[in-house]
Amino acid sequence: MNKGKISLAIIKPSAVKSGYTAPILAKIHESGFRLSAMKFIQLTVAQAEIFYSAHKGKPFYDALIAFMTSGPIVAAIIEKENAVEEYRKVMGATNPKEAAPGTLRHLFGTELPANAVHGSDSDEAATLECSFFFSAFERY
Ligand code: 3AN
Repeated sequence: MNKGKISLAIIKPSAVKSGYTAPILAKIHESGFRLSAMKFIQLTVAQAEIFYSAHKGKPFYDALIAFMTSGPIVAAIIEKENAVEEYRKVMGATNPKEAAPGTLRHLFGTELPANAVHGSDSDEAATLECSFFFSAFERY
């Protein structure tokens, strides 16, 4: 099966507040990704609920929505062959305490849900998530 070329990447509120936007973007660049769209945005609760609808009902859902709406995020579309899988390697494990040394979540995460970054988990999710944040006119 053909692997997709895009993933949505988000720098989460805690990492933006801590001033990690530039170091995280640098690491994404060093890992061979091309940036094709990017913006700062502060999600409303309604928007975050749409974005995380797959997690509705999970024990951490309310805390996740509160956290993701607590400040501005940086959303970006990043491109590389097999982007979803490649970016998940760069991010590391969901829990920063379990993320391998050198990964974004190890370097810049603290504890769940503040794991510094989001990445799409499938090509289908990447397509949906990139369209959620960016219109065709914002993608280069
Ligand atoms: P990933 O972001 O690695 O794809 P998901 O999709 O399972 O992981 O989780 C979505 C987000 O929900 C995570 N990025 C994290 O912020 C939060 N989260 C996941 N599991 C937990 C948990 N056990 N406790 C608190 N927050 C969590």
